[in-house]
Amino acid sequence: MKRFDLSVYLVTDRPLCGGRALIDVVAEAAAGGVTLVQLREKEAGTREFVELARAVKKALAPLGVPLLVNDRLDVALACGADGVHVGQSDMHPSDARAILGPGAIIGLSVETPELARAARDFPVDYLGAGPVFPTATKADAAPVLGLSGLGEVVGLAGRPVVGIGGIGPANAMEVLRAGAHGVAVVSALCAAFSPREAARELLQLVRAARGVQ
Ligand code: TZP
Ligand code: MG
Repeated sequence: MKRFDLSVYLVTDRPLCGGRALIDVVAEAAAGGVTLVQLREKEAGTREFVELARAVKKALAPLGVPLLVNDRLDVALACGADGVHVGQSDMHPSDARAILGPGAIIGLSVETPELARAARDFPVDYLGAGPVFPTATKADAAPVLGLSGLGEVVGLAGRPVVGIGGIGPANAMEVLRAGAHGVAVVSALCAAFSPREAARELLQLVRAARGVQ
């Protein structure tokens, strides 16, 4: 059975981890309550990417936290990941679904409400919408959606939506109140002094926004 929880979704960025090993940052964040992890590697060679993905999968498995791989289906298959996250210019979600099968978790990035509408019939499990707020993490980020744009995406999505871009403890609750099912964060966890404490705080805020203690 395919089960995933978008509440606190860690998207990785090795340079933002500073001198720390990515695997340690991911393990700390997962111990703090991260509910889903996406391994996003822009520089790694394929062999290094697979080895890293295997190590991350191994660290997350005992905690029951699923691992998705950004863009690379080959890496996802090689490491036994739970699925992939694709962008608008990556492999089409229909092709990804045909390759990975019905049990895989597949997410798609949408930068506008129009793209959310266009994705209605795509075989994806969730949409990642953003950037919701300004962010320095993604150099080629699209214009900011804002909370109102995020709300529009949620209304058109027909499936769960996670907000991404410029999200941290100061604005996580607003993202949930706009209708998102969770917050996807890069710097708020990868660059945190304590990824464990940062994850714990985000999870508390997400639960509080839902009215769950
Ligand atoms: N996609 C849209 S914004 C973004 C990605 C990968 C980066 C978000 O990074 P941060 O540090 O959480 O603002
Ligand atoms: Mg991509």
